[in-house]
Amino acid sequence: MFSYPEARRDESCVDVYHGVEIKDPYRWLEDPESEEVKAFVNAQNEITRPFLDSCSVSQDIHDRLKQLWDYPKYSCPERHGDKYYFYKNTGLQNQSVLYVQDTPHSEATVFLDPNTLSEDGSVAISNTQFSEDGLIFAYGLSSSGSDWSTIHFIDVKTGTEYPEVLEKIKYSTITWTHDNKGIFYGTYLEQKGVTDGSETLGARDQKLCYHRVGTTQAEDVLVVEFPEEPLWRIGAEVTDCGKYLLVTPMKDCRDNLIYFTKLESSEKITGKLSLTKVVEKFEADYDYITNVGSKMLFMTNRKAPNYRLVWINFDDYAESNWTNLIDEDSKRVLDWAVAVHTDKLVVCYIEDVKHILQLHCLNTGKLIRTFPLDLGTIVGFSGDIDYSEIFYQFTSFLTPGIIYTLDLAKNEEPQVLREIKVDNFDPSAYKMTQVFYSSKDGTRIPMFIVMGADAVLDGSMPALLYGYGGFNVSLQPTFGVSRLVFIQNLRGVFALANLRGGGEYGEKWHNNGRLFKKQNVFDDFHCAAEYLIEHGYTTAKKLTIHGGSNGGLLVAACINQRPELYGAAIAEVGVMDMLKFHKFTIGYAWISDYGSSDDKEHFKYLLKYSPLHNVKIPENNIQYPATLLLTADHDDRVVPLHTLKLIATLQYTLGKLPQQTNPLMARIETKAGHGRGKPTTKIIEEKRDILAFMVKTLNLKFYK
Ligand code: X99
Repeated sequence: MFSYPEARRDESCVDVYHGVEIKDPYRWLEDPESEEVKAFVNAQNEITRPFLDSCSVSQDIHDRLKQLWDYPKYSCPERHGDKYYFYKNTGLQNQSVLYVQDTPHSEATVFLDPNTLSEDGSVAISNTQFSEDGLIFAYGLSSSGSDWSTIHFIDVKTGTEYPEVLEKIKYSTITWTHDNKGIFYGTYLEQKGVTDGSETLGARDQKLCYHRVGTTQAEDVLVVEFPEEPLWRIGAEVTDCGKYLLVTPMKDCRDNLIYFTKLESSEKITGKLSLTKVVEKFEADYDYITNVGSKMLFMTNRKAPNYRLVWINFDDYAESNWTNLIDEDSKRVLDWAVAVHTDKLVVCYIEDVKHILQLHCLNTGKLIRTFPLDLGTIVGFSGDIDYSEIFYQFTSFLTPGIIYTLDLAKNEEPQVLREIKVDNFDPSAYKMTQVFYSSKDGTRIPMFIVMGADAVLDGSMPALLYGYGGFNVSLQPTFGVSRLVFIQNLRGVFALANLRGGGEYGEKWHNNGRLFKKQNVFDDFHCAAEYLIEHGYTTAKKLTIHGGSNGGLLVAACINQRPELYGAAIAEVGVMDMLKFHKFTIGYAWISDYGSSDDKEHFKYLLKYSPLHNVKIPENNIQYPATLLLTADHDDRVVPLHTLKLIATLQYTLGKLPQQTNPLMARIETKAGHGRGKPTTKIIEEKRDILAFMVKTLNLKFYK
């Protein structure tokens, strides 16, 4: 039994939803600036930290993680102007460094090293865009993992910074006019109050602005705004020909509109642009691929849940006149497409959660060739309509990364540009399989399983089951050091379940795990656990479930529903208060997956699974799994209050029960956010703590 911090309960805090009273006793935890909240956070860390540190093999885990992590990581080179650029991390550097070279094989020099921008690696490069001629580099910087960023410019030839810094950037694309004079970007210039990522207030009224390089932000031209639609985020993209600006507003986390304007010389951008509306309803996703004159190629799931490529002629854009370049495939999901080498398309599909990479003709859509690929994932691609050279990076559970290159102008096979090697890693010591199990309603769910080559299915292994299940996001095989340490040094089995709600089988798969079908996601996860137990991989007591963000919600909902099925639970940066998530930062955008408590039917459904509202004392003396909730003080995607309110509720409801011997703890990181841009030092410490928590609570042994 643990002695948890006493957290004040305000029983007078009650909300009424559609006539139903719902207590909200920890509402005070919603104010990150209050001293009481800071004290609560400290008090939580003060029990969690010593608990984790007291794990006798914490140092061994840390050492092993660092040892395995310390290998050079590369991205695909990208050509801009007459130079090539790539990111490299020598191994343990907090942030990857951007390098420049003359050819993909020549010597590279540092172009931009974000590690020099802060002592602790808390400043990260976010989105970047070179000008068309490759002579100016526009790049975003974000601090402490926040979604907020600033935009900066570098003169490529001299390496010098332009003086201006663009502020209050969030949910922004960057796109250059083709005269290389400036960029369109999205900003919340009028946002008041704290904007460092520690706030909970949502940004409203994004504006699309045009910035001319070498001038101040005050001189920027407001080109698009939607004052009637404060929640819209305004995507923008200058077409490959440079003659159109596409404006693609988005409201939720699915579906966007297509507006456009013709661009003339950038000098003429002096005020609001008049937009032609091609798609006016939020009914589908549209992703611009390329264009031939006024004929625009989009990837869309409009009337095609597995996506298709469609020509929309902007001179005649009625939907009845759209024509398919590549039809929807009933068996595979079109994941992305990039136009290359004048008249070709590289097209990537997902088939049973594995990538397939193909080359097609841009004029006819016909398949030209398939690139040979092992079972795994394309995690990087670079290529351009103006160039014949392409690069792609393959990874899988047991393949750290292979970068291939190919010149499409030559009749050649892909060549290995670089194979990422990891010292002290022997892939033959592991084996990987993909199984398909039956969910509660009989749906066939894919799951990858990775374990030691000599593993025996006698129920003795600890298991780590990971899932996400939402937002059309597909979880595919990737190389991960910490799961390999779990498999090798804790003799565990790692499982990745491809739950409904994701995009693994297209929009239908997504739809079957959102709104009134969200329970399917949890059922899929419960059934994955049961599969692992029934087939001798593990036992409930040795099974840990793990997820982040929407997957943190998944983990927390699952321990409420089936506390006996899991030995431990790790929920990172989760959405835990399903009645109020839409009120904080960008939460409103998730209504497309979750619905909203403002609607009576959604309210009733959300109340049934909301982690915060379903913590109950289990029957039959059952206890909750050992639970570790993680969050960070600058997470402005999923604000920390979700985790804080849930941990207070778990500790209050269960913490004093004699049968609850498993700990219920929270780890609250500082100077960090939702995950993107996190320095390597912090990532490794976090992975160490997660593994140490499992070792301590499940009594695992560390094998050197
Ligand atoms: C988002 O909330 C995406 C937020 N977001 C934008 C950006 O809308 O980060 C955007 C526009 C332009 C540039 C950058 C951004 N997402 C992404 C969801 C899941 C996602 C998310 O983070 F759809 F994949 N969630 C957290 C959902 C619940 C928990």
